[in-house]
Amino acid sequence: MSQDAQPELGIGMVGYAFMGAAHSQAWRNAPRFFDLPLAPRMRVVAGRNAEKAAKAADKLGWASSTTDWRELLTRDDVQLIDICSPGDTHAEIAIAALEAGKHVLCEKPLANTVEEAERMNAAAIAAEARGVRAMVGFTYRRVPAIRLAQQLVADGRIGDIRQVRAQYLQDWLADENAPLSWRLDKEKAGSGALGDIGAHIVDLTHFITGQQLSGVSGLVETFVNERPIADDFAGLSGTGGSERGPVTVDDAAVFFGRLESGAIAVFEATRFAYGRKNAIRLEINGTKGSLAFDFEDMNVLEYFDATGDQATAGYTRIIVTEPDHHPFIKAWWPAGHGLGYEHAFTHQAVELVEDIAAERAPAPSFADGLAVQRVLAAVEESSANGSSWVTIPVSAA
Ligand code: SOE
Repeated sequence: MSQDAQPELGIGMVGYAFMGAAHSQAWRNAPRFFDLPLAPRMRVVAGRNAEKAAKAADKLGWASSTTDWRELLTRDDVQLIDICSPGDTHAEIAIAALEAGKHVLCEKPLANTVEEAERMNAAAIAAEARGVRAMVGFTYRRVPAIRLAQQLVADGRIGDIRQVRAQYLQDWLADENAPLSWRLDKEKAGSGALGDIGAHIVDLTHFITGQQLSGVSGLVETFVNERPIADDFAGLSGTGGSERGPVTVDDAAVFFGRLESGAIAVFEATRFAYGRKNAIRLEINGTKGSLAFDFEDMNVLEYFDATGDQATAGYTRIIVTEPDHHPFIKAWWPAGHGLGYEHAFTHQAVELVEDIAAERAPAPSFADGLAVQRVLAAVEESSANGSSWVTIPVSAA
């Protein structure tokens, strides 16, 4: 079908920094590489600064810009709101958008607090009943090697899960003069490494194992309490000025917990692991084998089969670049060529468009986002109480 004959899905995006750029690339590429049931149209981007928003629209491929996100909700040519702004804005925008009948894609973590996430989930449930969809952007679920891991677990290939080891390691804050950005401000970000990257490994654990965490004990730490104030408050890199401001979030978080089945899991999230850039390392041990993954080698999944001849057994390094591994792969390059960070954002856009067209509830849902939020809050509560055990209500996602 030519794109012109296709029904359209008008998109309005809020925020245009790192995540906004990644989502824009996804909306641009999705219809060029995948056969979509609806044609995404990049209608409008919203940002607080008129000049910067206009520049971003031009650079990223949006037809127009505005300084008022509410304008997006009143436009008839916008059916989906893509929220890429800091966490303190998520609840207000997402709830208003769902109530206005707009589908929502909201960046992770879903919210800054459990209370906000609960309200967002309630709005999503009400919207779902009216055919309006909501999805939270736990993008790494769309990495083909992660999909394969989830499939192998679901197929029973590693048996019953006994242990999970999950780390998210970055180093962009290890230098104590790295500038202050909104991500280091509790009011804006909710938490630090815990919510920004710890949220991903909690969600990946929930996704791959099919089980939620039912309790945790944790410790959060801030190593550098003041940093130079950045000229551009949005960046992950760059230099700050001579004035310093307070860091009000954690720099690192460590915690362990139990999954619903009783399996045990250990987590570490830090932006201080010099030399590790975006290392999402997962290792899952079951009664019949193990799986291992590292995002720094994201086209590879390691699988150990404990059911065969143990004299010759070893981890199999599966290069996840073949069409049989996941239909996503077929849409890109000829087999064997591999994918990168940005592709998962495109897969996310593709699946959301397909879900909207099929009138299906998307995943990860706001309920999945709420489940992660409860874990983050439990880790903070535990840390504040001398790393005491905190039980987490497990919800039907
Ligand atoms: C910064 O730590 C960050 O951009 C996260 O916010 C993203 O979710 C992750 O994909 C990469 O790192």
